[in-house]
Amino acid sequence: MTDLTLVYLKMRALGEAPQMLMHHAGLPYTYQMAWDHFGMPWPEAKMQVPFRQLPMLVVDGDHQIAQSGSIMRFLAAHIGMTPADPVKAAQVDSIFEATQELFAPLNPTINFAVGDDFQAKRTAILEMLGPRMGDFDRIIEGSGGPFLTGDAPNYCDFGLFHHLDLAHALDARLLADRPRLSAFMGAMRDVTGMQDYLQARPELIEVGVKPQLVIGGKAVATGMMAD
Ligand SMILES: N[C@@H](CCC(=O)N[C@@H](CS)C(=O)NCC(=O)O)C(=O)O
Repeated sequence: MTDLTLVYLKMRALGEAPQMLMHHAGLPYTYQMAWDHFGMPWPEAKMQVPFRQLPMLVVDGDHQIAQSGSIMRFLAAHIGMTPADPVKAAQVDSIFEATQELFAPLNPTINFAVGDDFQAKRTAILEMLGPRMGDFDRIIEGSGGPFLTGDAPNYCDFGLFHHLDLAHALDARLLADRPRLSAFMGAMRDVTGMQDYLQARPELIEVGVKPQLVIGGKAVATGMMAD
């Protein structure tokens, strides 16, 4: 059994898809905030991480995997999800990479922006999301759905689910006119392990006003420092 520890910060962002995938695959893992993992504040620990940013997956205690995309590809390979055909593998990965492009400015805005800054970013992000959602809609149509590559989820689906789920904090009716993407979200929620994760993860509250995560019953500010 491989020992897996995901190290991240107080935010709902690049740590989501790896956790969804691990829950889906039934892979036990430990989630640690950076300051708990390193035993020091994050700014002091940064140099111990390959690219000074998180998430990082620690495998069997001493192998550090940085970069969220690399973490997802490792997990997919580890659970036998990566297609054996290199062309199919590259196609799945290209879709995953396109989902990764949704990270900024969407994730930082939802986790951190407030007031007028939040409102301005909200407008810009929703405009940007329109054509991007159109791309994923067409991909699902081409695959026959309900997932991006057909009738079973691959790691790219967990990436898309996370970003679209997060974007609902900008507009609860985000997918009202997109039945295929709505069906995709529903199908993802029904995937093995997803409900367990979605119900257990910290709730993100007061987006755009005073973003906080509810961890262990306590609302704490999103961020990179311990409380
Ligand atoms: N390309 C990286 C980006 C990672 C990244 O932007 N991490 C942010 C949090 S989402 C971070 O570590 N921020 C803290 C810092 O830079 O000190 C990845 O995909 O993992």
